[in-house]
Amino acid sequence: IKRDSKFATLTQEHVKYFQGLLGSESAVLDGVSKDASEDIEPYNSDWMRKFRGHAQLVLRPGSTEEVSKILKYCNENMLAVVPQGGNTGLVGGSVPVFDEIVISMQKMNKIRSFDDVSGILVADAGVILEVADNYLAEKNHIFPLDLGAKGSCHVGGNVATNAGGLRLLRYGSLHGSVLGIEAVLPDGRIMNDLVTLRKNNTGYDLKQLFIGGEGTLGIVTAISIICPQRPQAVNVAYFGLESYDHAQKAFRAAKTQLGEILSAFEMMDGRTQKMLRDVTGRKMPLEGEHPFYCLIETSGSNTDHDSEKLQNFLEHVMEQEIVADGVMSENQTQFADIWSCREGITEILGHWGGVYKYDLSLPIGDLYALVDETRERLTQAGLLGDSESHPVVDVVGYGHMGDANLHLNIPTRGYNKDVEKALEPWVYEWVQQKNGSISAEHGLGVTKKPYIGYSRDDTMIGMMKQIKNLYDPNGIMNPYKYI
Ligand code: FAD
Ligand code: 2HG
Ligand code: ZN
Repeated sequence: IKRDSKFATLTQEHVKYFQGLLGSESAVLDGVSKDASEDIEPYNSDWMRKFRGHAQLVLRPGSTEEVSKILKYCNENMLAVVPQGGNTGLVGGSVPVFDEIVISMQKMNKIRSFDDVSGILVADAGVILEVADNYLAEKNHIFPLDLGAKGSCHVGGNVATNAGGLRLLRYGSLHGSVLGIEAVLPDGRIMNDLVTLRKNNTGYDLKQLFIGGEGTLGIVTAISIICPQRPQAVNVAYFGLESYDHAQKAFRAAKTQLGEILSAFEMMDGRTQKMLRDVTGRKMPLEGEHPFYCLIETSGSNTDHDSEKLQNFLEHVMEQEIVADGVMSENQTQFADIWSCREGITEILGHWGGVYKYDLSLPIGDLYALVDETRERLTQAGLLGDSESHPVVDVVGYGHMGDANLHLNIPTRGYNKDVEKALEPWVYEWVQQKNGSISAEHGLGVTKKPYIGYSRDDTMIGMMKQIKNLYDPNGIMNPYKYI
């Protein structure tokens, strides 16, 4: 892709305007002026170090009014922008493609209000997810979303990507839990829909466009979200299983026997667990190796009741030989240790220099077949083999099995065109044939933009483009991405 010449290039005059508006401390500069000693580089490259932009200016507004003035000015001057939260996105959406101005939300980091009767939290977009959850923990509530990047990602970024995470099975999608949004449109108008109402059927639900909108329609400046009571009894178990079929049986049994206390059902193949062990040198919760593992979490309000249910479940799956081996957390340390066997995977997959990621929704029965077929395909193409001379390290699968969401990952020794050609569009065709989705929870960004047609038809893509053109006629919001 080429830089769109309709966009202006940054001038001293633009910079002066922004410095006047925000103060030089909130405008990180590169090249244009060196008085800000802060490094601009982290804003230009993504979490995977796969994408690198060339922004010369990063703006860090401290209020909704400032965001409004920035966007209005950018829109009038044809300056393209990219909103940035914690920069943990996995589809290259949060960094510039060329010289777009980065608008970082990190200074908008206040909790605005919390009502412990309704459980409704109102927070600035730049509040870090873990900070929000720790705040809620003190009030005996929980943020209805959790994911491995919680220490860095922003609640605004979570909403902008419609992140799914580890407990969607229990708490549902952000499309349901987010009750209100305050957002700034490209022309500077402030959409004030920061309501704290559970029910509100008064016209089109416009905020939904910003949930998963990936910063293409405007900037989310605050959210209101309904947060459940923090469960008092939480347990986690880690199982080794013989096959994917056994994992499906375990899921069926978990739903039947654990019922309303089931709060997560995650699957990890044996290869991911072996990698985790080899790369980190850590001790795994179970001795021996199994082709598959699953992690089951329960959350409830009564320890005795939950323990009894879990005990019955364990006996059942052992007796029926659904699981080969298992362990349950007995304290907070073990709880965290078991969760880290799942949450730590993403990080180690980058160990060899490159990684191809596919975040897919598939019919649950077909979920793992794609991993096997991909491994076979790459082996046959001579890209994967026993020796380290092959570019592909391995083909692994894990994910939110309870939501039929597979994370197919192909770690490689550096990025490689042949590997890419063998994978794309083949993976997307495979998913299309199963009526799956090529993006279950990570979004489109730059990575998936060319492939949206595998999951959406022309009519729907046309409607999306109409919406984009309506609210962002100049196309300044996060260009070159999404659709
Ligand atoms: P960024 O990465 O900064 O931005 C993401 C996108 O949103 C970009 O397009 C950006 O322009 C836009 N954006 C950001 N903030 C705003 C805003 N205020 N207004 C408008 N647009 C905005 N995702 C899942 O769904 N489930 C997981 O389990 C999960 N686990 C992860 C684990 C790890 C270790 C990592 C690194 C990532 C994981 N992710 C997961 C990816 C996930 O999308 C992000 O972690 C998170 O939701 C993005 O938030 P962020 O603040 O980092 O946004
Ligand atoms: C997870 O569930 C994240 O850990 C990341 O969504 C998945 O890296 C991946 O493919
Ligand atoms: Zn995930």
